[in-house]
Amino acid sequence: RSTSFTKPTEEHLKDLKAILSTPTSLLSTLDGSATPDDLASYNDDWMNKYHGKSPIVVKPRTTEEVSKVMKYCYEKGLAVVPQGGNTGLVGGSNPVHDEIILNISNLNKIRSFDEVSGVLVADGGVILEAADHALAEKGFIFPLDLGAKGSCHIGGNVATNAGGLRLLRYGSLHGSVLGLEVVLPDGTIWDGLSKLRKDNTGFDLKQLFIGSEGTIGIITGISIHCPRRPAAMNVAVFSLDSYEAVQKVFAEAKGHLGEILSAFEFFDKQSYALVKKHQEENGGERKVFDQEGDFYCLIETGGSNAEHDEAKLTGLLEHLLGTEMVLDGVLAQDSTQFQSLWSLRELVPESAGKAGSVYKYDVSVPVGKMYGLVEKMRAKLREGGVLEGDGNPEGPIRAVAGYGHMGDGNLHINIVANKYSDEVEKIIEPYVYEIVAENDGSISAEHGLGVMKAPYIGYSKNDVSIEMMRKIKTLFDPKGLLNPYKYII
Ligand code: FAD
Ligand code: 2HG
Ligand code: ZN
Repeated sequence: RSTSFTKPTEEHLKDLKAILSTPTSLLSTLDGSATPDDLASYNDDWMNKYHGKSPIVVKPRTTEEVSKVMKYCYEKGLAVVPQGGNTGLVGGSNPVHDEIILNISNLNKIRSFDEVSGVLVADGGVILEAADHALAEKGFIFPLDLGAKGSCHIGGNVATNAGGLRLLRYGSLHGSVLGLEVVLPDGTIWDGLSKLRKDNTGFDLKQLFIGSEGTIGIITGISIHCPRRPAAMNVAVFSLDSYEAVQKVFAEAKGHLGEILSAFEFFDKQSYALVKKHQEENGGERKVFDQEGDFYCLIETGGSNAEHDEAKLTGLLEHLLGTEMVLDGVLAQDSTQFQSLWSLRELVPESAGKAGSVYKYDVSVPVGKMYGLVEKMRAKLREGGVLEGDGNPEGPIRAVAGYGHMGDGNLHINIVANKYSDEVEKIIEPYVYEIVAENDGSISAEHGLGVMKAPYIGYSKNDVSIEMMRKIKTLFDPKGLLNPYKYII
């Protein structure tokens, strides 16, 4: 624990209570109004890998309240962790020690939506799925989708620059976010909520906050360009016998589907086995493929004409089966099947979590090299004596699953262990980062650095880049109070 930060006390709690409009906006173990168990869902992360010890959770209801809380903490030297839906996977949203948790879930209003421009303005604490539902009613779609949509916040999405399942179609948040409202570490409110598509008047400041992981400001409002919701969406899943075949199908899908291709995801048989086991345990098992494979890919289309799109997707399916590029393929026939085919891919993280303690690696490398990394990782774990064959339910490593956003060159490696241990971690890290760097890749494609990858940033960024980042951090947060011990250390 850095001694430069003030230790939170009951005195601070009293002051914070006076700042907030309602007593329910504050939870604390310091005055006995909450137990450590009450605070566990804020102190612990989604994977149950990172555990903070904060005695205070503050949940302001307005941007002004966020500002007052930040001003107070800044003056007192209290460290603060901004928290959204707490679904982050790199330990960024939880305290490392006793930092105050500033959770923004009470800032959850849609502020405005313009049906002509498609510009949505909303509080940072709006849940992603809620934003998308509101847009669906107007015939629009949020230009980001991910498995944690039911819990993550749009502010958290912007703070992590989340990529997700349809980046292939809608691009990164660096392109779709038009403006932000941010509370800076000293409490200053920056109103940068522009609704303009074009604005070349100086530095594009909002870009600094997209992907800043709560280190330079609290995102309280977002203005984002949302496209029309495709009138027709469809999905097909294929089983294949090799990673080479997955790459060929990716090339064919782009050629056949062109502008209607909206997602191309892949997962290996180990990922599929985890999902099947999880579904079986929950009574939802059913046979999907006549012929299973070593690999699977999911192709989604979204277009404006259902018949035209279906003809294209059926044409692709027939071509792939006819040329034996795939072993088997299933095309969704209705919205229930659409969801259940998507769940084969979306459920991989949750299913891995049910199977054990998961070491997660989220990397970018050229598409052709993606699966080679999974194989290298398995070899390394076997060499280290912790992986038997493809995994042993009774051994230290139960499974090594490779999957991800093929269309974006983004691989996820999930190593399912019987428990988190230094022995296993030392075998994996920094080896995994070394093999990514050898391939000129990124050690974090979309999840960010958090506490997990902060020490390893040098594998993907050179010294000059890191120095520039440090200067930016110091400019906004000279006392280093916002989300300490993370990102750049
Ligand atoms: P949190 O987890 O609360 O916080 C994440 C980081 O952002 C922290 O550093 C926090 O301090 C900061 N932060 C949060 N809110 C704010 C704010 N308002 N202002 C400033 N800083 C803030 N990620 C992907 O990129 N693609 C995926 O496909 C994807 N799928 C996922 C599937 C599952 C099942 C799960 C559990 C996670 C997945 N994630 C994915 C990771 C995670 O959901 C995203 O990183 C998400 O954007 C985090 O949003 P959140 O609101 O939960 O943020
Ligand atoms: C996904 O693509 C998410 O499903 C989560 O980014 C990946 O859990 C993971 O490793
Ligand atoms: Zn992902």
